[in-house]
Amino acid sequence: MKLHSVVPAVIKTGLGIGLFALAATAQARGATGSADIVSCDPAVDVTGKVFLKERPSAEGVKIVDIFMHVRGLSAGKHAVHIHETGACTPCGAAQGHFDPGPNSNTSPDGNHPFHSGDLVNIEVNHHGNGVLRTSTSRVTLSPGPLSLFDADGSAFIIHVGEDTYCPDGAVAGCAGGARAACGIIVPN
Ligand SMILES: [Cu+2]
Repeated sequence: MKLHSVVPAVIKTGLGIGLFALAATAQARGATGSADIVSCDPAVDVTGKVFLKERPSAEGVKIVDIFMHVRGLSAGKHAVHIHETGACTPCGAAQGHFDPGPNSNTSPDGNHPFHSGDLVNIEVNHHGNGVLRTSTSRVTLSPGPLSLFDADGSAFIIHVGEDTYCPDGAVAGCAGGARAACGIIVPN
């Protein structure tokens, strides 16, 4: 494809070419994604947003940085995981914990916190606001066996309860219990 056939005339300037090159470089550095957080209970108003960005570590390992902010949840800690299916209606449609691979075990309380999609708690303050900044090398945004953008996509689930990380094994509810909010992860 000829470059000049797809670049609008208005950016066929030195600056335009520069911006074009910058965009291409950013794309090569790592994929990005986002999710809009919605409430699992229509009677409760929960809103939020998640931004994801993949970057290579110094050794070339793919790392995904995650920034989540949410409002409307109860004060305290809430479990946050990436679940295996990109669906939120109802929140159960997000299915189990994202855990591809030959030893996959997606049971929320089983093999927890060792799933690929297991993250750390978000802490919500008394105004109902919570912010989480975390990183994981267990998933990718770019194509591959750990990609969140697999055939059926992936979704964040924020649980009603705290993630205890299941120190006593598969105790019911140890991974946070019922689902409070959900967000389908989309590439962008
Ligand atoms: Cu979960």
